[in-house]
Amino acid sequence: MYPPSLQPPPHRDFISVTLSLGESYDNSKGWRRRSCWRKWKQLSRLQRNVLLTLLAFLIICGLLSYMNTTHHWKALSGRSSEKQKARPDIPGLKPVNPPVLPAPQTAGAAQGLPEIPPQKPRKHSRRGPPSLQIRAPDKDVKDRIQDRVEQEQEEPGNAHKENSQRTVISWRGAVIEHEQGTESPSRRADVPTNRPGPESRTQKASAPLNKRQKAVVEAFRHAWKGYRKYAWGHDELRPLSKSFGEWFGLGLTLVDALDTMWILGLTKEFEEARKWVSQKLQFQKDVDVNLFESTIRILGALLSTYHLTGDSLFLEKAKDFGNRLLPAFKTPSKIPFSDVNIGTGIAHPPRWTSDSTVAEVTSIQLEFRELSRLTGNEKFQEAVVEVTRRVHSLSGKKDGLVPMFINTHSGHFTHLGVYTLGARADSYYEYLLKQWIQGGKKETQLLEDYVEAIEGVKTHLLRSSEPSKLTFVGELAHGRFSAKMDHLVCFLPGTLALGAHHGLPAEHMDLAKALMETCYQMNRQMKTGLSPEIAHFNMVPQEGHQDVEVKPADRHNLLRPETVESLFYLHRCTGDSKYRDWGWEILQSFNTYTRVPTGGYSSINNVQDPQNPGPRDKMESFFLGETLKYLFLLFSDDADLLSLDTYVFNTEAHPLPIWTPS
Ligand code: DMJ
Repeated sequence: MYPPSLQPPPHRDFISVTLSLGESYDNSKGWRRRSCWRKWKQLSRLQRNVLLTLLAFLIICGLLSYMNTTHHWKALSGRSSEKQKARPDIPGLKPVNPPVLPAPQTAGAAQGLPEIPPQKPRKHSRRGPPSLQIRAPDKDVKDRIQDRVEQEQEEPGNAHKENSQRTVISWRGAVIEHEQGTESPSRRADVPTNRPGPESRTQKASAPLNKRQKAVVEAFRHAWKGYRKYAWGHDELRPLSKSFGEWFGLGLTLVDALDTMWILGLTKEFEEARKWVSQKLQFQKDVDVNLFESTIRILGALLSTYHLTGDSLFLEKAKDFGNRLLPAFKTPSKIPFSDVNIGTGIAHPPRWTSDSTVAEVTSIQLEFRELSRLTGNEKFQEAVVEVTRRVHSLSGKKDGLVPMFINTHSGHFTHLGVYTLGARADSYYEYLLKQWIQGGKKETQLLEDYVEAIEGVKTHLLRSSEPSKLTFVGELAHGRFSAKMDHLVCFLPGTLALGAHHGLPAEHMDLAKALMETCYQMNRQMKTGLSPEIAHFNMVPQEGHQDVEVKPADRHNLLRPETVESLFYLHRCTGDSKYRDWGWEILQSFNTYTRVPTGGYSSINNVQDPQNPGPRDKMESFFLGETLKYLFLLFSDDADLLSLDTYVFNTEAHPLPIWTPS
């Protein structure tokens, strides 16, 4: 036996590489080839096979890894070019095809729109006004975080995919089919035109958002969350039943909110809505629309969004829509019918009368005039100027105050003797002043009618309440004064302030301030801090009575904008911060009593019952189109953001440019 260390090793095949250190170094190719061959020959067959197998294995591995790397690079370069398209805002990531649509305002945007910091995920717990929800705060925070996650994950309108076949009856009785989404997505190839427009781009950049503006943005997002999820592409959100209501079947809320999203800097939301307008909004449908409502909300929104963005998509839609409204003016008197079918071109008055409402036929002028200016086609302007001309020369006014109805056959006022600054007459007065401003203050007849009407208000409709001596605007019916004031009348302080800003007498501003205080009190004296639809003023000093009283039928609040609209003008024109504080209170009341936790805001039944305000399950489009926009502008530190010297807001808060001499 050998000692273990000396025993010969068991026979094993192995590969050895021997370096022949003894041989002189010759680096010639021939020597190396010979030497390798000799070594190869010295190997056993098994060793050679192992080596060959190993070599083959290495080659296969090499090939596989090469193919994999090539694929990975292709995928990577594909993704990065997609990224480039999607993020044109990242420096260094130059898009292959630069987007046609100028992005909504972002920090330092060259367009000169307000400088707003890029959208960051919200810090949900701190930013919004405290304790704004009826529900418990901790749940609120969870909801908001959930909102965000859901919003980022879901396609708009998912909640209603299962209902998409249902037929919806509009409240005006028109049957509207859901859109089936058959239209193929159109390519986004619209190039901003060089027509008169995009004036806002010349504005200087504005200050970053302050805390109150951020609260408005948060409120908008919450409202939009509900609309996006439960009512996408439909007219109005029904936030409690998590469904929607149709009126015209034209995505009214989405369209009405377009320029608000732009102004608030909500890039992502705007882009998604723009895509819907581009791919889904089409007007060739058999549906009756109200001429006034669709003009101020849809035509007005399309025109202002065109001006803000420079995106010709909106002008094309405005043109199409404007053309479809024109048949309404084909009446014996040229005073338009209230309704027109945009598919068939058949216009008609309401079923019960051949009258139209005076405010309705006299508050479409800003939009139609602007459409003519943009298209170079006079027909739109001619139609509405004719209405203004006729109304101007009609008898039946009382010191510039107009009745509420006008007949489409005779062209005369009807129901004479009733005068109000509220429903059915309100925006007649507003548009006298605003047309004068829009046209560069040249059309003196408009100004004269406006000034005369304000004198008429002072003479016939102005009174003072008890005990606080609030100045209010009542109504006159056949010589009898009624101390009743619609919340709608609260547009008036703003309009008066706007007139004073444009050079009308200082007493207009005095009246504006007095009425503003009244409108604020109409909110403040309610237990929810929100105004009723109609207020009655106490004119007799009586113990235990306050200035503002509300009748059971008038206790509702529809999320209307008029008070905050006027606060915006009053703050712009005076710089007095109390108007902002009042607006802030109102926003908090909206958040406390009208906000629906799952998304959206709702009209309420009773502004006097904070325990049970009675949500009505409806979010009007003007809450997004007007109310939140005016609040945002009220809180803005930049007085040049949509300057009153550059823009005039239509009666739905859509800014249109003041014409300057070319
Ligand atoms: C809006 O559609 C407009 O402001 C209109 O002039 C009056 N009614 C609503 C808001 O209250």
